Amino acid sequence: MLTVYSPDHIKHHPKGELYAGEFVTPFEMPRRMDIILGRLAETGLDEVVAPEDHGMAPLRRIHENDFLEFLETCWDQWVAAGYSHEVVPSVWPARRMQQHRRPEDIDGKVGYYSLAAETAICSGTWEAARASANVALTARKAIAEGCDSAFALCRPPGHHAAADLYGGYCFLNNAAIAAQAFLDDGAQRVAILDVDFHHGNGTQDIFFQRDDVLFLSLHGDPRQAFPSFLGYEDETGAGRGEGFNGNFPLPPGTNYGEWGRALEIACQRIADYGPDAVVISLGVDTFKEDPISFFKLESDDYRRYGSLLAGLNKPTLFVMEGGYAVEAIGLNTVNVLQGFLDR
Ligand code: OKP
Ligand code: ZN
Repeated sequence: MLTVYSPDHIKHHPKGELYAGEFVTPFEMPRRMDIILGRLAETGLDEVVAPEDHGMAPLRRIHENDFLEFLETCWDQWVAAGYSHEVVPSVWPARRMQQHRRPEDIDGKVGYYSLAAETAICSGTWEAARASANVALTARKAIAEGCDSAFALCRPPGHHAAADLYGGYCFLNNAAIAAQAFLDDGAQRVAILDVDFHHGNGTQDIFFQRDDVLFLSLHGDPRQAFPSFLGYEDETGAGRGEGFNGNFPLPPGTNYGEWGRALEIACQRIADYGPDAVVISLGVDTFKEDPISFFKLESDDYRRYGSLLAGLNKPTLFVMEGGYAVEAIGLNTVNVLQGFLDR
């Protein structure tokens, strides 16, 4: 399986993440990529290529222009305001405030465009986010040109990013951008299956009213886990999108037995939908040792579900999302790909 990867991810290297009331070294760290690349090499899955630049047009298909401009200029505006540390939001349009006012100062703008405070922006964040989207688009194109599957080794991740929101370590929604590119290239229907521990709120929101993308997500119940305010079972889509969104919130301690049953239901729904391509938002923070999550998957389970995904028998694009048990992230991620290739 072809892997697409860009070393430009390193340009996003915030020093701090607001966690439990203090700034800690971010869980979403550059080293995650080194461990995955190492495991790809060890297993002979070492066909790794750099992305092509796909320009701004495919990003504009998913994200608002003003949001893209904000991401591009945020750091400079922050510095121009006299700030020298990383960009961290501190104010939001909460209930009964004016949701649609556009503040002019950078603190107001950061609050307007963010959904959480853990994700700091540094000088190279925009370049890294763009490279990450190009990774997804290049892997997508490899499938359009005849590959059965491809692995977009994206960093930063994307599934929490909405049309005009960043947060949860995400800036551009790589999976959504790739799914839209499949459609713009002639596909009639695309399914996105999000197996990251966290609900893919951004992807859901982007496609909620559409029937040309089926979005399914298995995740920690939002009653108990980030992103806390979306990912409930009753979110089934709206308008012509009614019935084309499916959430599988699962409780603390969920192991492969329970998780795998939800996955089988999701796979059946995808088979019934009959998509031209499948995009997997691949997070391995479902692992039992993940430091910020509460599922109990073991390393062998990743191989098992990789083969299950192969059973769909569709062109499949894997897009990297989360996974923070860094020493195990290579084994677990590549196990999915190996299980997929072994059938
Ligand atoms: C990004 B991805 C837990 C705080 C959670 C943010 C998690 C972002 C996950 N107490 N902080 O979906 O892996
Ligand atoms: Zn996650």
